[in-house]
Amino acid sequence: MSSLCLKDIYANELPGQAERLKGFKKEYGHTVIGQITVEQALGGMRGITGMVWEGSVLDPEEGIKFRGLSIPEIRQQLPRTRGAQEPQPEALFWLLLTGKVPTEDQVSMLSRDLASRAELPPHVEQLLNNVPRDLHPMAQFSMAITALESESKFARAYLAGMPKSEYWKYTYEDAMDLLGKLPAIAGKIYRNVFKDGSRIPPMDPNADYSENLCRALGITQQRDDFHDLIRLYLTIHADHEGGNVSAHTTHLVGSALSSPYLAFAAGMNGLAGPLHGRANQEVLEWLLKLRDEVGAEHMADKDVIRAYLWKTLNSGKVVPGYGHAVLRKTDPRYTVQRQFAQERFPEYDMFKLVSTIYEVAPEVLTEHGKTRNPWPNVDAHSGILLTYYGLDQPSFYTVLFGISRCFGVMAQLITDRALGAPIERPKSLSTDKYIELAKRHYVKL
Ligand code: HAX
Repeated sequence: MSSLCLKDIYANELPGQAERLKGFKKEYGHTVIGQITVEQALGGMRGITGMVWEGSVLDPEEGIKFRGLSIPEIRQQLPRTRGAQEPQPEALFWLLLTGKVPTEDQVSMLSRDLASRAELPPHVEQLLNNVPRDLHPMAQFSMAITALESESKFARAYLAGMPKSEYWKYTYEDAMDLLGKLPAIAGKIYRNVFKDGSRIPPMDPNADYSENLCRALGITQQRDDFHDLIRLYLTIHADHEGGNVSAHTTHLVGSALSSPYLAFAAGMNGLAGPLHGRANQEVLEWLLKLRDEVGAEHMADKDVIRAYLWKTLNSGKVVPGYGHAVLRKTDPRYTVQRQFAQERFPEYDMFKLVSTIYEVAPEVLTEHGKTRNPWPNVDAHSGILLTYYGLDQPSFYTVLFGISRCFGVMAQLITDRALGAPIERPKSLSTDKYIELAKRHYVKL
């Protein structure tokens, strides 16, 4: 067994990676790999290939692959430690950063390392104790992460004049500290906003990351199953290539050499948007409203659900949890959550409701004729799984998504700094200039 920690293993592999990138740039730097239409430039840069993201690639039909492994493969191949039945986000982090599946011992070492970094500085606790209780949990989450800037080893070393070759090492330390502290931040917010504000018990060095997060939240219902749900949840939400709002924002802000804390807080402000991470909150609220309006006894009636979907669409709203900028099939992250529920609580009425919507919504959205993808995404399912175990406060859901996303974006930020990624600076034009350019290149079809 190798006793090298993740940082040492990464350091050993770095020269090879840097050499490969240098050689690739030298030989292929001038090669044309695509072209851009006016529609893409005006349409949120959809489908424009121009970012580097090592950890995962999203295929429109097959869904996410983490270093080439699909979600079912991740579920099979990542080792389980400390009683886990589902893959662990710290194991995925190892895979994202190194491209290799870790051993059980390596994952245990990482879990212990993260647990040892959990303590919050007093000013962050005070900040969270002083904000209004009704401030959205994501705003609190983002503020607490920003306030952790005081702990940034990267910012301190930068000020002291560290050479570029050292950037990644301090980024790694900040990333690990940040990941280690997120369960305590989440627990503090959850207890303050929804419970009695009680203190968080210390992290257990023998528990894994997800179990420690559950302890921090203080949710003890059906413990082992809930720990496994959180393991699965944190693993599947971690990374979805680089162009989504939270990943892209973290990467962009990080490219200016802001500390990992500031870069991640920026990403979390993007995750908080209803078209992105907050969709998980919107879905559960929408489901609860549906139940109230149609009555629990009609929730299995497809005609009733169909009518409710049309009511949502006709009022000019989106159906939350459906559609995707890249995916064109059911999100495998949805499918795996569905399997989790089918295996454990197939008779739960809210699970049955989500299943009925799955049978009806794609057809309604197709008939509606706007969305390019009428299939469910990850957010269509997650809320009812959490609710089943007693985590039934939808405004907290995006915080959990945020913790998970940290694993993906930090793996990339370390890589960016290790390989000397440049400051990001795409070119923009005014509409007038686009019109001018388009007229010059116009070809009648
Ligand atoms: N319900 C109704 N209309 C929808 C829709 C839905 N679920 N999904 C897309 N559309 C509409 C769009 O609003 C757009 O309408 P306009 O032309 O009037 O602007 C049209 O269909 C074309 O959109 P698209 O090309 O299919 O999708 P986009 O890439 O523009 O947007 C979104 C992708 C995910 C933002 C979109 O599908 C949506 O709003 N879905 C509902 C919200 C949601 O579930 N978000 C979470 C996505 C996953 C994620 O990031 N999680 O964090």
